Amino acid sequence: MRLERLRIFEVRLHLVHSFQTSSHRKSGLTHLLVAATDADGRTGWGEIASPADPYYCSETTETAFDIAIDYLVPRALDTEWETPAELEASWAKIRGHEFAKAGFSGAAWDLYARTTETPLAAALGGTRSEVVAGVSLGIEPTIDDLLVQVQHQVDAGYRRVKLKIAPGWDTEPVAAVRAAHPGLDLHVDANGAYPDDDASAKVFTTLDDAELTMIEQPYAPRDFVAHSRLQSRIGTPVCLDESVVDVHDLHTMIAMKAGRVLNIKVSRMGGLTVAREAHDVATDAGIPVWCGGMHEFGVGRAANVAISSLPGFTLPSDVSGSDKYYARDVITPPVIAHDGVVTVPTGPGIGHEVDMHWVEQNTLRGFDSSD
Ligand code: OSB
Ligand code: MG
Repeated sequence: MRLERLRIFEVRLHLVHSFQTSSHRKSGLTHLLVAATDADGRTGWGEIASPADPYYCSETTETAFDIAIDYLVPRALDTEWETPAELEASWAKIRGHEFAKAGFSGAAWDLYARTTETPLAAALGGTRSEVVAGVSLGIEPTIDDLLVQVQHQVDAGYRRVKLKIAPGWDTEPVAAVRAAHPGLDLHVDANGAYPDDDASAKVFTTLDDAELTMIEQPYAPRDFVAHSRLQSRIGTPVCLDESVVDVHDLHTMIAMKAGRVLNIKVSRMGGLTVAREAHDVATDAGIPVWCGGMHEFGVGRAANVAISSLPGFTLPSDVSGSDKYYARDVITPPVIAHDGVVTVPTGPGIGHEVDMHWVEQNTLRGFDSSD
């Protein structure tokens, strides 16, 4: 098949509760929705969930928009393809820009699954009918505020909670949450905020006693050596997120024993095809995986649910219900979690419809290859 038309919609959603990581606080997010339409007028949707600023990765909403229009759109329109992997091959020469690529990959996969009247999860090789979801909680002004947030999510039925940590906000809040919730599946995520020094090593040795499921991305993304050294010294599994943007990084992680768990983010790895390959490689190496999130709107969130249905995703994924972050999602119905579990949709493609009327009315900036 060949794409006839590509559209990009820049949409902003406000967060119901502002989110602070080791780098900054956000009260709303601007993502790019990609609509890929074929000759029969069928449309597949993908999401570019790049953060606005280059703190999580080097991409920004602006770079993603530019790369999409200057490089991805012309290649995607110019390529004859049957499988999403064949379309993705058209941009293989473009280095980096994984978030931008992931949006186009998602649109291709949704369209492909709709064309074959298959749910996206099944098209990817998923085997689960439901996915266990965890929630990710940002840094709060006080430990009491954090305890309120944790209680709120536990009451909502979530069984796994991840806490963002940063130097100065680590052992104390974790100890307080652990004391209040002794049996909770708890893990921490540092987003690479710790320097590789003795003070950091002391923090992670202390956290080793908190019975955490994992410590995610303690050190800088490129520093596989520091992660390997830490993993050899603590019993808690180290999980890599930012370090692994492609399958080569995953091979490095495995060869260097730089972690025992992998966070697969569809956005970070350039799309669903690479995410699935990473799942296969990790599973062969005995590394359990889970799906991380970038506060995706419904389009990206639904793709995350679909990939989480693959057999190697044995740990809870960051695919909480839309309502944890947004009062109103861009899809209908929104992604819903009941008792911390999301049912994998059985309809074609991502299994949700984009609310086109709302999206068009709320587009801050658009692009249409037909104009
Ligand atoms: O490291 O997992 C992360 C959000 C923005 C940047 C980095 C991360 C996150 C999250 C989001 O933790 C979790 C979610 O989407 O539910
Ligand atoms: Mg992370």
